[in-house]
Amino acid sequence: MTLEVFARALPKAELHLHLAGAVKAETFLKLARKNDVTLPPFGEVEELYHYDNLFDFLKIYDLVARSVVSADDFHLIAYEALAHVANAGGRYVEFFFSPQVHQDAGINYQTMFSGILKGMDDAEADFGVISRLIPAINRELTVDRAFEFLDRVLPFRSEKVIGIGLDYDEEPFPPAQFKPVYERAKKAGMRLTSHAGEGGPAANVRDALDLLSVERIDHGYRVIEDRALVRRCVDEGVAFTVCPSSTVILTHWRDLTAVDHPIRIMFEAGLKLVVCTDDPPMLQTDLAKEYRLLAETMSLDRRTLADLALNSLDAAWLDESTKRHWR
Ligand code: ES4
Ligand code: ZN
Repeated sequence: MTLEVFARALPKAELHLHLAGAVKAETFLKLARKNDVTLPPFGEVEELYHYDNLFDFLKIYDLVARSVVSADDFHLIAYEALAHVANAGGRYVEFFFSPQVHQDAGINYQTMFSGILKGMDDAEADFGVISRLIPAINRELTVDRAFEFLDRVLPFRSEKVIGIGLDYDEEPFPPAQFKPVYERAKKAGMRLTSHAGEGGPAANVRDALDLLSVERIDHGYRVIEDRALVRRCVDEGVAFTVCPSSTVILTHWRDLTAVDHPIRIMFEAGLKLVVCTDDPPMLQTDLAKEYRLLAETMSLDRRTLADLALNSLDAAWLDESTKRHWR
């Protein structure tokens, strides 16, 4: 069996995927034309997804999000995103979406949630892929807006809408200020995760753990700058959702074979890593490719890939009895 076939067949959970980042370029083009969203100049449709830093990426990400208008549009992108994960051997998905960018385009929350939740149901029926939704706060907006986000999102909390995240550009917008927002979400029964330690320093990882009480860290690469924090995260079994292609395209860690690539250092330090995609079509990848890339660039054997897949189940927000059934 080739590595490609093995990586695809391996049952995996995807825990770090942004819905608007999981829209195929063709679907983006179709929705943008239907909904009168002006696109930047491009030749081939794939050129819409050319960028080499987070800032330029997020501009296109917002444009994709603004192309999604009706409940049927939300249904389509959720369904296609989950089909794409299922095709890469993903059996269970916890995925983010960014309600505030849609809100600012005039879309109401009922439209967003009804379309996405129906897409999740239909993908489960058609592909057997089980999914849960994590609305995520745009940290570039204000803390007031984050509280407003909770006002709008918490009424939709359910078996399917299970937690909150914190994303967009971390470096100028550290996690600490969102402490009261996270406290309120936790009291309301939401599970908690946050992007931290990608653009920002190791202290942001510590603050996400200690101030926001997150149960996982999204990316977290700069944790390696603080050895004591690494040791603590190993001891506590903190899971990090790491996204190899995302580092290559959106950060300055562009060489996965480098001895100082943070994912390699995190792996060698014994941190619990969960391999994820971030934004699969926007980063020209899928979940199987991310596993294969790590195996090839870090010389991991198949047993190790299987262990990484088990990490993804471990770190999933599923109850223990469901996990036992899976293993
Ligand atoms: C994102 Cl910080 C970041 N990285 C990748 N995709 C994203 N979507 C929203 N924020
Ligand atoms: Zn992300």
